[in-house]
Amino acid sequence: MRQRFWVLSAILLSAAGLVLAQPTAPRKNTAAERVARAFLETMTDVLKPTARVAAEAAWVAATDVTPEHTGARAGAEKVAAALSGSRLLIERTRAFLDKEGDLTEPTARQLRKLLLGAAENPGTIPDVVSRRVEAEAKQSGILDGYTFCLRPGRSGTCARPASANDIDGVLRKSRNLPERLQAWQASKEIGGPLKPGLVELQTLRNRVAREMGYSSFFALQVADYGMTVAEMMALLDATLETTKPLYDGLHCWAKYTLGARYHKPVPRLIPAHWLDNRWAQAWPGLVEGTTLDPLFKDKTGPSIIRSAEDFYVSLGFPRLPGSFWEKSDLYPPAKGSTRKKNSHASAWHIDGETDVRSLMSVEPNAQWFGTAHHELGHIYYYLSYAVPDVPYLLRAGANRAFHEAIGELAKLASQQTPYLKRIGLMRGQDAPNATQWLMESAMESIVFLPWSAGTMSHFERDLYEDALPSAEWQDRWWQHVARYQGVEPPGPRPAGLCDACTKTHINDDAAQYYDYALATLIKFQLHRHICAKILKQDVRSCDYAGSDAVGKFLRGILKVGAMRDWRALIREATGEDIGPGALMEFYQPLQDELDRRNAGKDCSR
Ligand code: X8Z
Ligand code: ZN
Repeated sequence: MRQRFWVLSAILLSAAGLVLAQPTAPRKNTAAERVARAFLETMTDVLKPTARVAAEAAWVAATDVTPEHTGARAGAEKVAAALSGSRLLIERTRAFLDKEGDLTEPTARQLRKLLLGAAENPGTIPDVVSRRVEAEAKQSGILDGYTFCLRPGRSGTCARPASANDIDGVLRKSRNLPERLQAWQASKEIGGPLKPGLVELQTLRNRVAREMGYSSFFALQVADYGMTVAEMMALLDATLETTKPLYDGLHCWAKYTLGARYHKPVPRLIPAHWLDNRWAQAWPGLVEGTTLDPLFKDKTGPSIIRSAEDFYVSLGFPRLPGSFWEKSDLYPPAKGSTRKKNSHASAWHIDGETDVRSLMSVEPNAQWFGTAHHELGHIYYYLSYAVPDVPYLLRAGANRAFHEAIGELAKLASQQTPYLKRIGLMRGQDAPNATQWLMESAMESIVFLPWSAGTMSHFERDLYEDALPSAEWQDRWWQHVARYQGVEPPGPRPAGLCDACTKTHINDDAAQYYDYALATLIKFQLHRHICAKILKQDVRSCDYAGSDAVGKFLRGILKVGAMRDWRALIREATGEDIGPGALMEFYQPLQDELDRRNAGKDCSR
């Protein structure tokens, strides 16, 4: 997702199918309320166009990387930063919030969002803000303009340049360990050029956050959930504790399977280059009979995205606006093109209205099929709350995790066998059996938690809260990877590199990765409600397509944006607080299966 200076976040209405009760707030017509509203209107009129210009400049910089575009992005973002963090805005917003009791909830919520946005760019330290904006733009320029190299040539040249898709392709397909090792190592080289920028950003981000009283940049990002760092870490750690037995079972089965695949002794920790994902964040390709890649052999990039759009349309969402297709950048640059673009999928809300775009490099395979469903989740969220009922400042997810959860939910739904058969992608004989399917699904969702709630969140906590010195980054990163994921590097890691820096979010969505861990929990909570309560189907074989009721339920959540408290919203939508219960129930049959598969094996790590 991509939303920066204007912090957007939400009102509530009730949706048919989902009764999101409006809290019975008294209508306040105090003088304070009237003045605050006038202030918010003025601020919105100022911030909205500057945020749009900044988003447009950032879009150009990410889709056509040149020093000029990076400079233009920094320039536009400085203007937006100066306004969103101006001293006057901070002083007046604080003064209104000191008398919060005189205000209605929507007004107070907008003011709180405004203040959180200002905390990213406090006008009291303009030079630091300006340096931060510059450093952010420069870091993205390095990341987005980078070309991987699969085979070095003579005197510093590259004999085999590669895209991220190329690296992923080798890791997905090759059974040759030296070749895999080369691709994995090539994927880590980018950490060298990115390291100095992260050193600078670590300091600048913390200085910005501390100016407004947050203990660190991590604390500032967590504050968007109304939580402290300790509360967030406790929620993440409790999730890891609950899911650990399943993860340990998958880990043990995976390392035996991989040892056999590569004719190697079974290791204690899994060598990172044995796995298909560059960060071991998901382990596809291991469970027999589950790969969906052959289903996409005759498909095209556009048909993948259309298929994802069709999923949402079948639930009653509108077709994507024409401007989405005209303005998005959805495929890898044409062969021979010298244009460089960001290689990680994202969804953009350029103007807070209907200018929505996605940046992807879609190729016809299962990974991009899933990612297209994910990105359109953001896009339909943007479109759903871009309505007059939702003030501009509350046009955001109920929280950031909700924003991630919607597309993840669509992805989960799109992977269900009945759905794949319905859309003609899978024929009867291609379908994995129920156990294989569940194993493969766990290789995505369960495996993802030690990475997201463990490695990434703990590393970024250490980076900002403890101001971890850069000399310790490599060691700390791999300590977390070993502890949480049970994975090890193929050999000693060069001290001059920064393996953490190779993950895009460390650079350009800093201190937010727990969003995805929480989204995983929310995804299964919403899925259970949809399958069990609305569709009355088995959660593991459940077809949403064509259901108006499911569409209404989802739109009930999306169209309120950030107007409701997220804890109240999830309780009203699913009847429960956030937690791993639904996820554990979904994978419950796997525990016995894993115990059976791992019987007699040494699973220690
Ligand atoms: O970054 C993403 C999305 C864009 S918001 C493609 N995801 C995380 C990742 O790739 O690391 C989706 C799930 C995890
Ligand atoms: Zn996302």
